[in-house]
Amino acid sequence: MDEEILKLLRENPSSFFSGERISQRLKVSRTTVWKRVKRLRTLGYDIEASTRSGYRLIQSPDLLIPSEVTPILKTKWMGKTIHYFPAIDSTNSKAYELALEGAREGEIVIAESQKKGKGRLGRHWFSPPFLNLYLSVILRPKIPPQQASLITLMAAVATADAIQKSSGLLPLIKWPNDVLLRDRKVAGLLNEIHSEMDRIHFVILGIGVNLNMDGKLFSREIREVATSLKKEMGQPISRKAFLGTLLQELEMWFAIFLEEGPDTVIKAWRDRAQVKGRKVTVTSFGKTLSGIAVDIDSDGALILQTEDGKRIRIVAGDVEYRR
Ligand code: BTX
Repeated sequence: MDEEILKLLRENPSSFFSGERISQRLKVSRTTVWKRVKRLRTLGYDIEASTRSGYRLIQSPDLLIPSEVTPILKTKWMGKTIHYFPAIDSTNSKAYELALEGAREGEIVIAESQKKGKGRLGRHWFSPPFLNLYLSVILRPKIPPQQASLITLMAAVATADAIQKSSGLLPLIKWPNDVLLRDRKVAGLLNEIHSEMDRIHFVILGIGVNLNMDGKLFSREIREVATSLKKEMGQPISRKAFLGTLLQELEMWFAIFLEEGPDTVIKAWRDRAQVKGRKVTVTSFGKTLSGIAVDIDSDGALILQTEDGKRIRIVAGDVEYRR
């Protein structure tokens, strides 16, 4: 009902909407309308109330609720259904559950905070409330499971482009899934797939972007390795506008991937990653290897030239840059 009230107030942004008319339109009592308005105020909505004229919306907070996000979305199909949660364990876990129950491609899960935000390999993604973006997108691409890691590369390119468009800053991608500003992690991606041998049922594209988190809010664990757009730009960013830009980029890059094949995505990834020739240490399945990153191959694997001259193909792991 909150969303219905906001929708009515937005219809005529500069004038009052009487409590009587709202209660008639929503088929509830005037007392219920007043209680809901008070609740919306606690969420940060600035709503003027006058006994004679009714209610007027002065300003909306930067929440990611569907009634705030939907009007600004310019996508054709992505994000048309939004599952919104003020707090949740993990948007990826919820999206996975919804996809198993038959949710369609393009449905998204957004939360204002996560209690058990998931990173890769059982790691934790720090997800404080109302500051950042925690997004999961359900995709159902008709591609073989071996190509699933290309979806991660595609999403990293889209996220980097959304960051660049929204901030004017130039992010770099670190294989396979980090997006960095000045060598610090500003976004992370966790894709989870549900498939059989030769067919993907769905992919959950999990994206966390640090938007308005202040330096002092970073947990001790990530203070040295993480950053946010606010920290880098010196000013806050509209979270809903960022979400709109990110969904547009994801929709566009996903279409490019499906229509043109992986080459265009890999080229875009290479341009934004500048991994070629960098000295790296790679941890993969408990082993640590040092060498020079040669490139990524057509399946998105990292090719490493080790110090003894061998070329090794790495499909999963963590990379650290060395000087
Ligand atoms: P990752 O395993 O590459 O990164 C996790 C590591 O990054 C942590 O061990 C920590 O060192 C650091 N870290 C934790 N939180 C943050 C943060 N907020 N900013 C920067 N660094 C951090 C990356 O995993 C994948 C993260 C995906 C998160 C999204 S949020 C929406 C979706 N739902 C969900 O549960 N996960 C994804």
